[in-house]
Amino acid sequence: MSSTLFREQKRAFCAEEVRADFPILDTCVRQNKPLVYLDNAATTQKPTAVIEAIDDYYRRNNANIHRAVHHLSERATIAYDAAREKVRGFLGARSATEIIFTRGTTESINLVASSYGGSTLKPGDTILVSFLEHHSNIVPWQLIAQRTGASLQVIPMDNRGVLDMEAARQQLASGTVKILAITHVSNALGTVNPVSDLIKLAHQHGAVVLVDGAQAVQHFPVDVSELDADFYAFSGHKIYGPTGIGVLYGKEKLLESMPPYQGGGDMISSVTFEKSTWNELPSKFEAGTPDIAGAIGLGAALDYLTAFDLQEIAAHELDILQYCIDRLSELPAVQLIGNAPARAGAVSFVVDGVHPHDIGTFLDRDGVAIRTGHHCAQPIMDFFQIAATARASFALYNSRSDVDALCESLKRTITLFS
Ligand code: 7TS
Repeated sequence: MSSTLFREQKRAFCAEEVRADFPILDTCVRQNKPLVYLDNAATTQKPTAVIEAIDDYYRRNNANIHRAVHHLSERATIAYDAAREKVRGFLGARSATEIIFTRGTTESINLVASSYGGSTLKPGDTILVSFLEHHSNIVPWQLIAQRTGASLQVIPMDNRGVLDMEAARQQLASGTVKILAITHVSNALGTVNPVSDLIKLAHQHGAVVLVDGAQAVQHFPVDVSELDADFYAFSGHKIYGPTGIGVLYGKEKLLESMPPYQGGGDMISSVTFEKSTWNELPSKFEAGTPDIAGAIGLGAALDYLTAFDLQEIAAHELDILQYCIDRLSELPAVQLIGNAPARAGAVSFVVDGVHPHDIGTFLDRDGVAIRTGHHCAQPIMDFFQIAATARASFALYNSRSDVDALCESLKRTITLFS
């Protein structure tokens, strides 16, 4: 029988309809201006389904997990474990033991740098990152390089914001690279990196690969098994879930070989003053009471998102991104920063004679929320010899009319400063 018969019925995607799922989008800001939210790379808004899942957890199920035999603890534990299984399915991981809940991408990367890097790196080894990294995929590696004597190398990029794959090939071929830590999508420029090719290359030369998926998983389907990523990190709050919860996927073999990152309750099998032994995965990496409500909220966010065909969302967001690029390109004072052929989620720009901070402030008066600054990606700013950009970033509930509002407000701002 055809497998399509059993395919889940997906919810038809309609951006205007979807807006109604996010109560905050009805908010008016400043002098009663309808909110135009284009700061989704910083954090996304939350659908009612997520808000209710958290509310329901605290109203009806709140207890600590993995600790007691009482009814509520059992319910909380079941809900927490179910959230982990949802993440497993979402990422295409083979086993739920490969899914570690963390506080976010930053903590996931620090965990791998400290535990895997700390236990394997030695002087002469190289950690390879790219020019397109967020600070949280640079600084943890600098810290561990200092501790272990390893050194940090950077894959260069061109002025479109595209990585130099030939340079990456040569860097990996040197044989000293033990870890490649690479962002899937640049938060500052929106460049989508060819992570699948980089993973294959890295593996050919014996390097382990961590992919920072903070700006990827909310925009297009990601399958860690297909990618053959060794580690994959993302944050709940950038994918319609709550803050304070994130994910580290790691191949079981690697996670098994790694020492704990933090010590405390729940991560041990036995403790004496002489010696402690570790719990099984994933608990070995989840010391202390985790963000139970956060995990449940993230599970609800993934349920919400996967009710749609993710390809439809990707196509919708690409349409808005391209529309935004086209509209901004019509404004002579605007200079787009980055021009990669493969992009997702965000567009950065500067305006002749107007500081990005002023752009952000004046857009805000019109209710348009964007981010301005270095976007925790100072090397990218240095590359383009600018201090900051203005950045519009998109989510599934945005539409072309949000881009129109951005451009109208931007035109007024430019006129004001000219
Ligand atoms: N990696 C990338 C690519 C990111 O964009 C961010 C956050 C992080 C890691 C860190 O995520 P966290 O949830 O642990 O903080 N990026 C942004 C941004 O672009 N604007 O605000 C935060």
